[in-house]
Amino acid sequence: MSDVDLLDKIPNNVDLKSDRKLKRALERWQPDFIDWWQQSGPAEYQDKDIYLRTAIDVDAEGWAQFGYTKMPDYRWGIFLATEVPGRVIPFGDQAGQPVYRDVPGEYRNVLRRIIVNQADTEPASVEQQRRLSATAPSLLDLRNLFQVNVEEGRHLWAMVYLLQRFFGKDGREEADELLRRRAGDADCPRILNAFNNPCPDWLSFFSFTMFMDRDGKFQLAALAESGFDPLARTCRFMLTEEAHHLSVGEVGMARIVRRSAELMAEHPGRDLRELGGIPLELIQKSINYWFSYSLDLFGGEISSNAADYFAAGLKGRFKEEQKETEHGALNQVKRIRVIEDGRLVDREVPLRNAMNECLRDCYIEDCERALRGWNRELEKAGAEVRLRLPERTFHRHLGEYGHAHFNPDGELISDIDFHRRQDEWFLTDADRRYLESIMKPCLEPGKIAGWIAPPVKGVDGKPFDFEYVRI
Ligand code: BYC
Ligand code: FE
Ligand code: FE
Repeated sequence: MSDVDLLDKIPNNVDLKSDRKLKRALERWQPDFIDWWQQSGPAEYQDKDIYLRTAIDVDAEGWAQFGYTKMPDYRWGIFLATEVPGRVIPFGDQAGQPVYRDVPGEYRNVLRRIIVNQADTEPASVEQQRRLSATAPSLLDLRNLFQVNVEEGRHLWAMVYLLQRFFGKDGREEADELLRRRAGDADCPRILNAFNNPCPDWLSFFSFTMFMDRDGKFQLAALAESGFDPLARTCRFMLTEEAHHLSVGEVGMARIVRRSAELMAEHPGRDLRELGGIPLELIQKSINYWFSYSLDLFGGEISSNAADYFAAGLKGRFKEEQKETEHGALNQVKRIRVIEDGRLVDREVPLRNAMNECLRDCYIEDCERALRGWNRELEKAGAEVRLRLPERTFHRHLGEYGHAHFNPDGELISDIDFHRRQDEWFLTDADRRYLESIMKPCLEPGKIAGWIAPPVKGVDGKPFDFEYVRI
């Protein structure tokens, strides 16, 4: 069953050749995907050789192969993690029963919706990042951008496989719709709010891969627990690729911080703008923006949808199967801060209805860990300032806090106050113009732009000055 077929038109380990109907449907979708990639994928370098990693297997060892490829020739494949024999539904009302190998009729709509939501983010991110190839700070960074992009493309393939394999005509229609919506399009936008935001510069790109891809990690991890086994296995393998995206973001931000800290130490008291560096205040503004938008992606704090997903065994908690907790999540509560009479108060909510918040807690903890690392860079360079995450109530667009305004310390403030202080908390037009002015492409092997430190390591054991893209 899990034998890998790399020679098929669509590389896969799902025995595609024995399901002629499915194979035909996917092969019909393939040219539309390539058209989408050409139109809405990276705006440049489509005809250049890029040193890319391609998934070719699902074993922990040797799952990927590195080599030069032109992006439109990338071998996007369908790979599911190996089936665990005897796996049971890990949580919810049917905990302990054998996992679903097919879609239970009563959960068809919700499952389709979860999968479509997940799928939609993958091409959206590629569209959002489309223009960044014009301003890459090094060849290695350019390559990393493309690596992330092609793998988001593969994640779309993974979800489209599930839709076409398990949801018949509806699934095929959804697969077509996924290539029709566009990030930021006024008439036909992407589904989740943050996937319509522009990502115009590399400070935003590293913030995006740090914060938004990290939402991806936690959502995929929750779906990797699913009692719908094909979804669990698909997400398990996607997480293998996701680790690199997260490290591009976390390390990218650390490299910007390191460079800024270096410049501050060499030129005490100077405005980094005069030196071509990125002032910490701009880094903080980018964190404020992308972190708060990423928090929205977990959904409402109190959610009956989330309770239904959990009850049905479709979407679990982070590392649910590994935890020794009670997997029913019944007769338990979680304290959620809500707004009542213009004040924040604690309310006890049945745990199942607070599943979005449980996942958001794990996410915030992971972000805090990364922030500690960036702050160590500042400390080492002798800087006094520190970066921080705003409180979870700040700058939210949905859920309990979406209808009010808060400052980064999490205190309720008036609408007028919030709008008055925009320039203090988010990048201004002038900030953006400045970022644009320093982000000139730097594409000679071994060279790095002045606003970011070089990476400590290259890719696949290659040195930093390797020709990662043959320009
Ligand atoms: N924007 O009960 P609620 C990734 C809707 S990132 C707009 O609060 P629920 C990646 C919701 O649909 C991971 N609408 O939340 C990263 C519902 O609509 P209806 C993506 C939103 O249902 C970087 C209503 O509001 N994967 O992979 O628990 C690069 C009330 O919903 C938003 C997933 O998200 C929003 N942010 O939904 C590349 C996993 N949030 O019923 C890739 C799949 C909620 O009123 N998705 N709504 O019409 C899910 O599991 C869930 O649908 C959500 C939360 C996490 C989105
Ligand atoms: Fe992805
Ligand atoms: Fe990703």
